[in-house]
Amino acid sequence: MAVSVLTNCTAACLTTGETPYDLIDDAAIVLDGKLIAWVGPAASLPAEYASAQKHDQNGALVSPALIDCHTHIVWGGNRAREFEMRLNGAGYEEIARAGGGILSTVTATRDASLKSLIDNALPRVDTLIAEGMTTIEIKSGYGLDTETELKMLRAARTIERLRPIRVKTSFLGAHAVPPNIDADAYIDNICILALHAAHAENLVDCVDGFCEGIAFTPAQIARVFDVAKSLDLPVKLHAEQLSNLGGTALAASYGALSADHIEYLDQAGVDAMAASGTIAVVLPGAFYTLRETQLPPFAALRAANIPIALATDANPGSSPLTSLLLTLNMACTLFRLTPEEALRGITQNAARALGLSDCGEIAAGKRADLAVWNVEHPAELAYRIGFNPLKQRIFAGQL
Ligand code: DI6
Ligand code: FE
Repeated sequence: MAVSVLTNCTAACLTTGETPYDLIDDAAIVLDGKLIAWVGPAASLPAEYASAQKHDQNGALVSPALIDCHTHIVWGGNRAREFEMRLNGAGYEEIARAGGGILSTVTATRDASLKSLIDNALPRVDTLIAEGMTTIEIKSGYGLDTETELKMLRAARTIERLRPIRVKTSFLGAHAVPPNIDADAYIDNICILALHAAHAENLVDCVDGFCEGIAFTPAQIARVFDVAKSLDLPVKLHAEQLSNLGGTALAASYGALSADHIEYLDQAGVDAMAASGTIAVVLPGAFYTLRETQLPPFAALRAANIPIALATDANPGSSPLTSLLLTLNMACTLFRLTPEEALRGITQNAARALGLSDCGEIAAGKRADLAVWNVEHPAELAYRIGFNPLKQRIFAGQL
């Protein structure tokens, strides 16, 4: 593939963090096939690229393409009614215990064909693509039986073939306890068998769980993680979202890639994450939708130098959100992250949360997954609400 050079742009490289956004004014970015070959001030462009084809960006801002590192974007049915019930006074946990919530999506997802799951997910995925997303994590977890967990993961793999994006799958069999079975029996007799079956079909990139009063205990999650370990699969966990059960420390003890939500995380959990190199994934869409007031412990996370990633948590219940730009804004307004922290959270740190070292930054050798924006300064991406300044998305060097 030919070498080409993006010129007349500002590059927000989001690499070392030595300067704000690792910003380069009047930058040149050299693309060689799927990779970035060089980035720096245009005035220092190496002579070997002098005759390469130039693409004038008219002063636009170029950032790494966006990464949504936590989504449940494949689901059946619709939960608008539940949204309405909550506004009429019912609580999220109350609805869940009454068989609504996650379980109503389980019923609808079991009833849906593979094709309808894909057809319904694609418009949501396309909304993210239209904002510069090139990599998305997609979880199972609305099947809670082998057949439907596999169907969801096959949908996720198919979406990767239908769109110019990268999909990383997470097996989330331990998401909720299905009706008419106790949690221990579900873990041992269904969930773990489903994980083996999904892994045998190469459908699993990572193993996730929901450690919560309305879901599974740390001991139950540990049994799933033991299987993940035996299959050489990385783990991550929905932990301390509604209460503190010590899920984060458990996940960290398995070297988890990330601990997600973490509103109720305590210092012991922060210390465990720091020791294991686990990334914090915070989800302002769920915080907002559930009108949560307990903030993740940002001061402690920063003090421990734990990288913070952000994601949509796109799901039909607690976060019907398919905008990473709105996620940026929410993270700044609700979580008081700086616009730079927020942007690193959906690029550099989101890549880390997925265990990917080849994307999320503009640097030589990384994938040429880039987003070109009609803005002057990167803070504008987080500042505006309901506005999409994407000019161009570049996926694997494809201009
Ligand atoms: N935490 C969440 O926020 C989602 N799953 C989870 O474990 C909620 C999923 C849903 O309500 O459908
Ligand atoms: Fe989630």
